[in-house]
Amino acid sequence: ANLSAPARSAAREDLPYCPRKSPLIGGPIRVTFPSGLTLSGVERKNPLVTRGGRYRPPDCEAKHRTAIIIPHRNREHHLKFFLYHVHPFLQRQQLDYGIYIIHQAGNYTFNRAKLMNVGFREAMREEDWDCLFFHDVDLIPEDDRNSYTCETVPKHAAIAMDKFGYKLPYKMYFGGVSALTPLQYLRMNGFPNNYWGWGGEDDDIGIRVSLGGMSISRPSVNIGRYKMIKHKLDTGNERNPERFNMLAKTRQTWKLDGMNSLDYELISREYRQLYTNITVNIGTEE
Ligand code: UDH
Ligand code: NGS
Repeated sequence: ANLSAPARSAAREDLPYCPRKSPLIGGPIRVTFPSGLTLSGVERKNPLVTRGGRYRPPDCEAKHRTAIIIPHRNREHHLKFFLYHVHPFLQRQQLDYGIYIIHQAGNYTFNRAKLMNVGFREAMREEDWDCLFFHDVDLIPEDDRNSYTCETVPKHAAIAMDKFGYKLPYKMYFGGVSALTPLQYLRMNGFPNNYWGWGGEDDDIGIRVSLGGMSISRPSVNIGRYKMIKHKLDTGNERNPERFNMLAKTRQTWKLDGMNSLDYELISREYRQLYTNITVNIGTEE
């Protein structure tokens, strides 16, 4: 019963479009991590979220369709807090949205950017999303005005994280949370598939944006604020010693490696109540 794609409810044609600015959004959000929180508790707080982690505003036709893509392994504890905060946050923005968890199977070294490519392909297979948010599971937005919609150029949203003193750590930083339209994503051939382990893949993505002939947009620093759930470097995601050499070659590699060379094995697709869980075998390094 859990295997078929969520059905789109029809008979919504008469609904007016949602207003340009949602009346439901406020300003700064107080981010807390309640002890004893459970996934069923989060479900109860989000009764309008439908199977697969989908939502559409009940009383108006959303102007934007946003998919949230989250690379994941062994972070169930963070995921619970993420869903607790982000579902209501996205609903206040009156978005038509879906949350996809891209789960790397096995114990081989983690590969964040390749999981994002998988998420792009699997999400677009299901729905004509007009914007994709590539999102770390441990980052919680702290301001309602941080709009989860796309711009005319790729957007870097996580510009003010608490761990960096609420400012960019360096000018070219592109990590944490970014947002691209399908066209923008394909124009840069997606993300690299060959960064195994921690570091550098986000810098590579930033370089690909400019090699694709695009600039980067950012929210203002008082709005693009995020709280990071504190943690240590995971086992299985050790620092990638090759990252500096690889970054020096992005100009030569970006057209050869990316969406056009993506290869993986889909293991399962489960429509859980609060998210779609996509488990993949993304292989190992060559
Ligand atoms: N992720 C997982 N499982 C892992 C590793 C990463 O789910 O085992 C995902 C998760 O969505 C996470 C994202 O990949 O938010 C980014 O990985 P990360 O949180 O490890 O990276 P970040 O740079 O934190 O945010 C690293 C903390 C220690 C840095 C030490 C080096 N300075
Ligand atoms: C840079 C890394 C990025 C990383 C950023 C922040 O040095 O991948 O630090 O790291 N680039 C390279 O290693 C080439 S953090 O402080 O979050 O651990 O995102």
